[in-house]
Amino acid sequence: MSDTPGREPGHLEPEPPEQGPPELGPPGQRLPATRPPVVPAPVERFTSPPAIRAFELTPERAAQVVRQSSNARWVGFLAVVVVILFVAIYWFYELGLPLGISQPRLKSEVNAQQVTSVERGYNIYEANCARCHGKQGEGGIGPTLNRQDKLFAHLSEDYLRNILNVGGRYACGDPKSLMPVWSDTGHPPGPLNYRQIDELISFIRATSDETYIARHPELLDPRIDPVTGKVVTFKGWRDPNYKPEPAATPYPACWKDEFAAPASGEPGASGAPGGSAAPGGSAAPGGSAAPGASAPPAGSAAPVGSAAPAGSAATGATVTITASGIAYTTPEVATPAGTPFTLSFDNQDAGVPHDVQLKDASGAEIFKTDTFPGAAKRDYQVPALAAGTYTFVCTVHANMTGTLTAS
Ligand code: HEC
Ligand SMILES: [Cu+2]
Repeated sequence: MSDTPGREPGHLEPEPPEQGPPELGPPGQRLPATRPPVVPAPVERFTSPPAIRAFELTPERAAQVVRQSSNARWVGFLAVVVVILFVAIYWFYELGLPLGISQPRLKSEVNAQQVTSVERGYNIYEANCARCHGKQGEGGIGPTLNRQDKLFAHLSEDYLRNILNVGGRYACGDPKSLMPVWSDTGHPPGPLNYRQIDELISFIRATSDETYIARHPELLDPRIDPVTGKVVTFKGWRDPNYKPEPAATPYPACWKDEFAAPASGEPGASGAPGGSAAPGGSAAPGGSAAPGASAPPAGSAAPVGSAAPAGSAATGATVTITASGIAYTTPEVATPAGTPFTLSFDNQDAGVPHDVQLKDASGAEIFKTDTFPGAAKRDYQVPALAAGTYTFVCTVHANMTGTLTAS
């Protein structure tokens, strides 16, 4: 207690009578040691010159202070102006200039991303899908993709995502569908990852009011047309302003129904009834055999005014066209010119609709069979053809073509 440091030695409380051992020495010598008296350092060593110590303002000094503080105000003012300008410029950069002079940054960013994803999707489509669905989505082995009535609702984002994930059987439940699984999350996994699937969907649903640039698949620099030297561009398929006819039925969930419906709804509307093997002319109603004749399809086989009596139809040539594996296995057929003949269309693709549309050199339709799914065989009476070469196509599969020569 008496040894508390910091106490002035002079103010020591009166010590109780010494009881400790005598070796401790006299009380004045115990810790803390008494400090030597403070000797102030010589003042002169630390003082500044008297001119500085004089603190009354000289006129020069006062003017300097005024100048400095005005400078400081300017600096402050300019700093505030810079900050305000920065905020204002950033504000408009981020949110867009007023009056629509420029778009908000986020929006243009999203647009740019959309554009690149469509442009990437274009390459993915070209590499994977065009061989079956056509370069423009016009269809081939696979159904058409670029039609407005399909793009309007049927080919929705969800539908596309599902079919790419599940494979072609998602469309109509056909387990033997020719279209494989595309997504790498499918079973079995396909070749495309989720980003490529997204880009593909962006491309298929891209609108036709925007022009996109075809880019190199890896380098992403614009492709240049070697002939014109211009950048290759393309447009989306979907017309954003398309509205279906008010009375139109929505596109069927299974694309094959588009072709199946008329055939099953009104059998024999355009061709041989029933589609069962119609032997020669006896079963063919005059209506289809001789379109020129306005006579009612009498039960008897002889159409009024037709050059070919029933007998000759029966004896006329039979042209067999076979479809198998989404192709005509009889791409070149021949028939005598000038006589009606029997077209026997054999669709061997189970569950896949095909038809035969006969066209003349100008591309005008001369005759068309029903569109019906296989496996089935139907016979049709075709009126006499002038000598020449005719093409026939399948309206479902643009890649199915053949030629019919009449001679
Ligand atoms: C081997 C040929 C083939 C390839 C390649 C192919 N498809 Fe298909 N696709 C088909 C066939 C066949 C169908 C019909 C499926 C069915 O009903 O069985 C189909 C159906 C579709 C459908 C449904 C169409 C509808 O009207 O409902 C979409 C969408 C589609 N394919 C997109 C694609 C995309 C995208 C790619 C490229 C990644 C692709 N296909 C590649 C053959 C193919
Ligand atoms: Cu076909």
